[in-house]
Amino acid sequence: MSDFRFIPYRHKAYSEEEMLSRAKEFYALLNARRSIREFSDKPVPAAIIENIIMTASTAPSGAHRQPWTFCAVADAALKREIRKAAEAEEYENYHGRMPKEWLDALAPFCTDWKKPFLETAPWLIVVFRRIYEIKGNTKANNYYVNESVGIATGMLLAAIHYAGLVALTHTPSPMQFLGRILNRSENEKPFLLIPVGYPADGVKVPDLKRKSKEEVLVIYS
Ligand code: IYR
Repeated sequence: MSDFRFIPYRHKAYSEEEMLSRAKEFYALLNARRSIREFSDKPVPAAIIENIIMTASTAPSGAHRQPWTFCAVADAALKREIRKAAEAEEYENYHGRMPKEWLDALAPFCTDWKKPFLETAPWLIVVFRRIYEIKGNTKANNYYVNESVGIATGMLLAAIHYAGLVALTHTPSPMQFLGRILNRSENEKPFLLIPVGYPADGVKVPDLKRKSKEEVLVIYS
């Protein structure tokens, strides 16, 4: 007999018709999500951000280690510091560090080194990967950290959209400055910087098409 306790799983069952309609509804909901680069400065209550982050933290993870920390930053001075550091790195990226092929790939998005959204958005969620845990003076390994944090961040983006907010998955590079500015410990490595809030009035997004079913789905039945 195992010493480990198992509890009943409460499965919520639906008819096949209900499942199809729920699957379509959720697809339509998430298909309407877009990355947004211009934000309103309208504040968002902390309780909404807390619930979104706790949704992300329900993600499956290697050995259930939940190897993530979500820092939610609304403080104006910290946001300014993060913007300054991100822009210093991005300036270098756009002026020589990114090869021409990369710059050409980015052209449709009209991005540049300037990142005003890092101050305008009411919240910056900084996602950290916890590559190990510190238990006393020993290190405990975490497992499948990239996969776990990637899944949690996907759920975070879905929760942001479901709540009625917008976000950008921003990847300033390199981004060690985030650990320094937010005073994180050395087992925490920055993963993504996600401004969250309302879109700026009249915001426009690139006219992108998503890949078709034929391009992304292969059924073996
Ligand atoms: N991190 C840079 C460049 C950038 C890279 C990719 I790939 C994007 O999809 C978008 C931007 C920036 O944020 O401008």
